[in-house]
Amino acid sequence: MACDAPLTIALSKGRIFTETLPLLAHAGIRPLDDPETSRKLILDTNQPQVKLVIIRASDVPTYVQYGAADLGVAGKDVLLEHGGEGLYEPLDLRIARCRMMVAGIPEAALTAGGGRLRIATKYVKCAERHFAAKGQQVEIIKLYGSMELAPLVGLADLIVDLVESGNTLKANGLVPLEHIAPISSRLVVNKAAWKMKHAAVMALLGALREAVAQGQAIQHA
Ligand code: PRT
Ligand code: MG
Repeated sequence: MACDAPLTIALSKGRIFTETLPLLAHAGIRPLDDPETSRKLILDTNQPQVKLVIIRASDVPTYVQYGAADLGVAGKDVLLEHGGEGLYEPLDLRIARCRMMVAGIPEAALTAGGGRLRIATKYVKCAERHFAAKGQQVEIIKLYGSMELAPLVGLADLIVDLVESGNTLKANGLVPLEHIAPISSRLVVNKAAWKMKHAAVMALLGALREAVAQGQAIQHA
């Protein structure tokens, strides 16, 4: 991909960075530093016009919404919570896949006897929407991590969290109870950049779309 306009791409460290790298490589973009070992937050790439900014997963939509990054890669979970304002979401990258689920201890009731069920989660909006759609009034307790602990210590009846292999639930004696949404990472694009840097954005989008399609072909071969 030859790039004329400068492009900044927001990524989070960890699984999203690792799984986005081969897709970027297909677009001819290779970072010159490794965010796991470098302390740099702005990484140059082999393409002088393309930079990567390394930020918290939940901050990616905010950077892209305000145009601090032209594009980004964000989990659908993060996008559902953010609301997607100011962003286009043109491509499912099919990476970092998991499921958003309600989970609890095996005998956990999905309806409270008397009072409201208490739900611990970092996905407050998703949990509210899920239980409202079922006509169930619940009390949401916002946490920032380790949701699996909450039912074990009586902080909540249930949790809403991401489940991949199910090993974290199992290790803590919890079971998945309800499926809320399938999750994968999406390419997000700032709406102004989509217009002003159209050729560069389209070239990158096309290359990433091709990389995703080829990945699928390999998986299904
Ligand atoms: O760590 P930080 O607070 O900065 O942010 P983050 O935890 O959101 O970042 P990161 O890198 O851990 O996750 C980035 C994105 O990866 C998420 O927004 C999801 O879209 C996606 N993803 C895919 C996952 C998982 N799979 C996943 N399994 N994110 C988290 N998990 C956690 C889950 O919360 C649970 O604690 O892994 C545990 C369950 O895994 P299993 O395999 O034991 O079921
Ligand atoms: Mg994490």
